Amino acid sequence: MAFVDYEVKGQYAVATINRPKALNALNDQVITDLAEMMDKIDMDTIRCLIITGSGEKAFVAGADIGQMSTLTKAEGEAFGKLGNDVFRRLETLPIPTIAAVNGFALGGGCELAMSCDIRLASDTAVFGQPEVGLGITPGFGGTQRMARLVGPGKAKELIYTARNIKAPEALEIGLVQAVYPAAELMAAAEKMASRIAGNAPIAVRACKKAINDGLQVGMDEAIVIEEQQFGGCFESEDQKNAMAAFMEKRPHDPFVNR
Ligand code: DAK
Repeated sequence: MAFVDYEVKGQYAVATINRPKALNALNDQVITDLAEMMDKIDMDTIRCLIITGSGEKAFVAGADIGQMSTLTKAEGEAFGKLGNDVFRRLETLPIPTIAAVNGFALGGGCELAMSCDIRLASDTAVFGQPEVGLGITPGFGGTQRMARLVGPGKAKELIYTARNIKAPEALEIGLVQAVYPAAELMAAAEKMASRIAGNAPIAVRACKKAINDGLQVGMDEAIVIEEQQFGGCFESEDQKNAMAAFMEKRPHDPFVNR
């Protein structure tokens, strides 16, 4: 992978978008590398994925404007589909994902962060969807995910005005879950990943699926989705181990993802 580094750190992994000269902007290759990175994840052993950007300035400063500037309508659609397919795959990855947003997260960068389950930001992070100022719409799910995360009114305000917001405002509107001094961001993300990895993977993944799938449907259907995910956890080694340990008033054995 030319532009994405993938590092396994015990039970979690860190993917770093590594194209710092262009502030990690997303060209075809970066997007293809993100797909290849997901192919590499061993779902038996990896329990959480962190995505971050290389360098001190940017998470991802957007889709590559140079590459997009000459696209035809058909090529624009194909580029949108490439990004959408990869971002949707990321959003529905079985394991939890954390975006560690270490600087600019604009356009496709903001959309990449929004495709993750949880967003942690440095105090230097800047979020925004500048597309209408470039004569286009957000094209990697921004109109849809922003509205779901911060509500339609705030999403429309940010997208129509193309206004960038800094980390404290992103926290205030619920776009990010926490803000850290830049030097502490990765440690905080890794601490969260370790904590998630310490819980029963089958149950954590079932929670992700229940939340994601349940948000797509009405409440009557959503609670059925939860019932199915809940039921699916029973008879796993981890469920039996943890409940037996509780009954016997002892710590449970480490979870084995079975
Ligand atoms: N694309 C390509 N290169 C970029 C880039 C980008 N998005 N952002 C930065 N760079 C490059 C700069 O050109 C510069 O390269 P050199 O001149 O050194 O060769 C280098 O990174 C450093 O950037 P600056 O010199 O500009 O650094 P500053 O600190 O002065 O400014 C900045 C940082 C983030 C404020 C600025 O670089 C900036 O405004 N960047 C563009 C941000 C932006 O507008 N991003 C959104 C892109 S639009 C769709 C599919 C996808 C999308 C939409 C539709 N469909 C198919 C429908 C997605 C759209 C977007 O993401």
